[in-house]
Amino acid sequence: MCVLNVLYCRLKAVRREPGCSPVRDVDRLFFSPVCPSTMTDKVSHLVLSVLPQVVSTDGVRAMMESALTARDRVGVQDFVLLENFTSEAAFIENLRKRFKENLIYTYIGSVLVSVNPYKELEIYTKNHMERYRGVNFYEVSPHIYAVADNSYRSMRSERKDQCILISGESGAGKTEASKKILQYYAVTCPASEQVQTVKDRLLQSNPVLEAFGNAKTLRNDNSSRFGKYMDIQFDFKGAPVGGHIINYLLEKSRVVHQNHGERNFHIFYQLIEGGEEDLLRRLGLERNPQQYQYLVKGNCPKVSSINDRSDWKVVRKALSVIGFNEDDVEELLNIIASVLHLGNVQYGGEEGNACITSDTQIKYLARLLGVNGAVLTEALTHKKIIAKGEELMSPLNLEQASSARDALSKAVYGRTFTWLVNKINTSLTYKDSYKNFSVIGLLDIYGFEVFQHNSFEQFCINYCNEKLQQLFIELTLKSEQEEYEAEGITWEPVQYFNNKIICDLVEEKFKGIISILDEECLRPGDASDITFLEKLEDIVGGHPHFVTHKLADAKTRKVMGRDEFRLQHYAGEVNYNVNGFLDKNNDLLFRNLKEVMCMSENKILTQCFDREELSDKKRPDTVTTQFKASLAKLMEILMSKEPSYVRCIKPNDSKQAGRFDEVLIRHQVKYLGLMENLRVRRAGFAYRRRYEVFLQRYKSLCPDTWPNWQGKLSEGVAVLVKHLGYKPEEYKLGRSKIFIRFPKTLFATEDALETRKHSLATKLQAGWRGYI
Ligand code: AOV
Ligand code: MG
Repeated sequence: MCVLNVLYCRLKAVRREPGCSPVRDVDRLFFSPVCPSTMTDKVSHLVLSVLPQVVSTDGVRAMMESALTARDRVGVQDFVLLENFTSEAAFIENLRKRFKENLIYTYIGSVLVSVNPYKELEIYTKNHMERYRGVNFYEVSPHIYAVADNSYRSMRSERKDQCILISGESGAGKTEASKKILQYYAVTCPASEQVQTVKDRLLQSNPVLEAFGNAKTLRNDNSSRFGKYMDIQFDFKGAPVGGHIINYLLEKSRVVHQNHGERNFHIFYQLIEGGEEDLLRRLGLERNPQQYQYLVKGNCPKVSSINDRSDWKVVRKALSVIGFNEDDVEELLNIIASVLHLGNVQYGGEEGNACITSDTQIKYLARLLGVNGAVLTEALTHKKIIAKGEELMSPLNLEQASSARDALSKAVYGRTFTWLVNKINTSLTYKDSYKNFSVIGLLDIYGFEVFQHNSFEQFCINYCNEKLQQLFIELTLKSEQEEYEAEGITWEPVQYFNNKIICDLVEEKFKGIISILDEECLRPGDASDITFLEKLEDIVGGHPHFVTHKLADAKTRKVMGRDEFRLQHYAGEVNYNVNGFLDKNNDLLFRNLKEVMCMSENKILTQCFDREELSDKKRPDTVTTQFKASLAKLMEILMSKEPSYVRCIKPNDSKQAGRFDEVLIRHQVKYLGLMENLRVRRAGFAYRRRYEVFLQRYKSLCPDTWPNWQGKLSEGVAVLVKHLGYKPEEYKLGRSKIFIRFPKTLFATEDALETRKHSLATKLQAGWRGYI
């Protein structure tokens, strides 16, 4: 690659001479899908005949040879260039070659495919950022910075809001990619002192949200347990002036339970490992995670890739950059500590009625939560019922009391997380009263996941991934092909799997899984997780993507529990255990616990628990219904913007550098629809322009269209391209647009325009001189 770079740099230097643009020619030949086999001849011819002054002939030949050997070794940087582009084996081989050379990025046209290297690569330095700034996609090697820069330039030049959609399964590198993009903007965009503050806050929101919203899972040591959509707002100068984050469904159940080998949210361990002595004393905490019931379930307090102590320092600093004062931090940590104390509240009791066996925790809780200890104790052991207009306190049994306690912990943590996002949003608010800004949105959600045991949380996460895949299909495969159809362009349709059928199975009104679940949640009487399963069997039992133990064939039955249903997702099959589905979907908190929290003196909690909630007679929407609505809104947001895609691939399941697990990768290439994506891209047209736009831009290149074309636009374009020498196979004329197959055709036209401008400028200058 280094030889190629030398060649490029030299050619580039020459390009700067007026009227000379050999680099584009070389680019075209190197990267054009038309002539990979004749590339050697054409490039050598070009270099030898056009640019003898650049390097000596022998030098060029040597460089060409090494460049081609290098290309053999490192594969092509755009899959579109693969000679055997329909072959999945060739696709995987190209990925492998590049991965081996630490080239983790490859394009399919404008879509970036990224393979997680599981090691730090020297490709994210400031120099790298500079290399991608303001440079065309094809002029530099594929990179996440190129995607970031391209969106930025499109936003500025076309004044259209952008979004970058990052997808891939758990551990594939989505969060890392989104951080790289943010860093790119922070470093390369213009900045004043005020803008610098916004940049710092945007960057520092990451460690804070990761501390509270990420955790170690079996798939990823830093797994996002919430979905995040972040708008970065840019003013007319292109400087980032504000931001806004929308968070999606935090996996709250993790606060009270973790599967074996997993951890609770990072912040708990950071506080215990890194918190200063007197802070821990004030919070009544010991420096030992094993002391806390909520931290021992996964039996995994330490993770080799994580340094909780140093992360604590980073988070503390980030909080102050975002604008948290000492009081805010204190109140926030009081809440985190109180969750740990809640987990240690133990119940005992006679005749089945729960009572709290030790009041040490209650003392801390009363102080940290700012509530009355006795009232809290009663709320943790009783349920308030209203009978015949009278309020009665009914004692809870041990199981009920434990789940009431856990419900409180989840509610406190979950609401605090939302508060945190709101607080960050306040600190990122653009102060300009006209609110005149353009936006680049970054979407980083939790990736598709399958564990041995999958529950309600995986169901929600995987549903969210189905929606995102659906959007990708709609925008890249479906709409692309529909546009050809609408424009009357002859086209051999590319077949692809449309996962809409699975989205419908989950979310359709009345007969989708969510609506069946809601119905069971609202049904009084004997509704249970098992009746939910039975209802599913009744209503969606015949669906091709759904099966249960009862409905399965003998082979599938062997690997399914009686309390499970299986969904055949776009990314693979997952068995979901229905245990807990109703409770988690209801997400109820006993009224008296809410009342206690509404009396809290903790300033954060007073914002989290609003008294109005107590007088609200309407039952709140269930978790899945809220989630479905928020995802529908997200899709609307994303559809209103110009999308770019990053498709992340996980190379192996053991989080190891250098291991390319072909089976695992082939599976991802398949379900991400990358082959179909490539086929549409190859058979399709790289550029399309509305007739008026095309004519307006290039009309000066043809005497018949200059200065104005009076006839039909399509005819004007036909005259123009004929004059430019477009060959019939290079373009097609649709109803309202011209479609151009290869980038090189448009590049040539752009070059012609540049040359014309240059010669005009020279003439003008000469004219001036004569005049003076
Ligand atoms: P995810 O966001 O896609 O999973 P992450 O972005 O957290 O995955 O990546 C997982 C881990 O892979 C990171 O913690 C890094 O160790 C490593 N990694 C990813 N990308 C890179 C990179 N470009 N360079 C070096 N290391 C990388 V999840 O949040 O689980 O769906 O819910
Ligand atoms: Mg993530």
